[in-house]
Amino acid sequence: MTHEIAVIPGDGIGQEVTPAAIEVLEALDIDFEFVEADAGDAVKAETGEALPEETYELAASADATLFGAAGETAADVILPLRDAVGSFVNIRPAKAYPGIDAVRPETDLVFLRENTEGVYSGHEDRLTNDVSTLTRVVTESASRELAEFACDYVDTDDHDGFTIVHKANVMRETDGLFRDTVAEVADEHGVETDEVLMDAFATHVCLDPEQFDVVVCPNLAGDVLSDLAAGLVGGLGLLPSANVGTERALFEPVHGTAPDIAGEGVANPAAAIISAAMLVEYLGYDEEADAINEAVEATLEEGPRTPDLGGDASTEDVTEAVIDRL
Ligand code: GGG
Repeated sequence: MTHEIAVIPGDGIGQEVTPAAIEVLEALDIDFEFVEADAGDAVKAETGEALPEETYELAASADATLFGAAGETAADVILPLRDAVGSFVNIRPAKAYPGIDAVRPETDLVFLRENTEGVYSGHEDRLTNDVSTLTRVVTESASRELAEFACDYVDTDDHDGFTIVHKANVMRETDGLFRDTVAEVADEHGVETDEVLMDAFATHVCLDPEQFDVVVCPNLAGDVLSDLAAGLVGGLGLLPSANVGTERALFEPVHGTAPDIAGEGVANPAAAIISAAMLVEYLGYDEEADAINEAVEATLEEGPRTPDLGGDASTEDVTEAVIDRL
């Protein structure tokens, strides 16, 4: 069976780490057909459009999508692409790897981020020179869909329950609805939950990350807090993600375009390669996914490592080392 994979490198280091992930996928005994498409700042500068219609259609029809990074055009690229695959949850694991100099080596958690609404719904207006506004949308249906997924996730993956992170003491209507709905669904499923205000979570996760395991949160909170967790485990070069829908999914490293190092060939490909492992697992190849994850872990522990992790290896050196260990 051939799996059609849409490949959208995007901008900056997306152009370097996405080909690295493809090299790893090509080393597996799985029949992939990779179809590359443009999106992002560069294509916008050329054509006036950050997300060409054919790129959207490709993501909407491919078996899975591998995305790199978006810069200034993130709102015009990654949000519609998540819509193209019907994604309602962004899974963002954040764990420390052996051998990596992490601030909190005991960190091992996963964010289940609401992926369609909140402040990322796109309802933003400039009313006057002095005033701009943003409408924060939270629906019971999207909160319920995320919560159903979270209940299945903790059940399948053998977790004790999950933590609901929100700011319902201030955003009473929106996060109140989010918290109440997620807690109610968990209750219906007999899944244990606790809850933490998102600002308190930011402190607690830095001081004692071990108290958290699965974290269910609104869109912006998931975006920000997962980057914070990246800081605890050794940097953004290590965090993968999966945007999952009912029929399709899109996989991308959590990091952005990293303009400070783009074009130098030294970007850490680990996050993109682990995202590719999540793609392989999503398609049902558990053993191959495990093999990629083990090869990445061994490479992170023994080297070579890119400069963000204190090494002097290139993106290609690390990619080859992962492939050699497969
Ligand atoms: N590969 C992830 C990426 O491009 N991140 C840039 C960004 O701003 N993302 C916003 C989001 O994840 O919602």
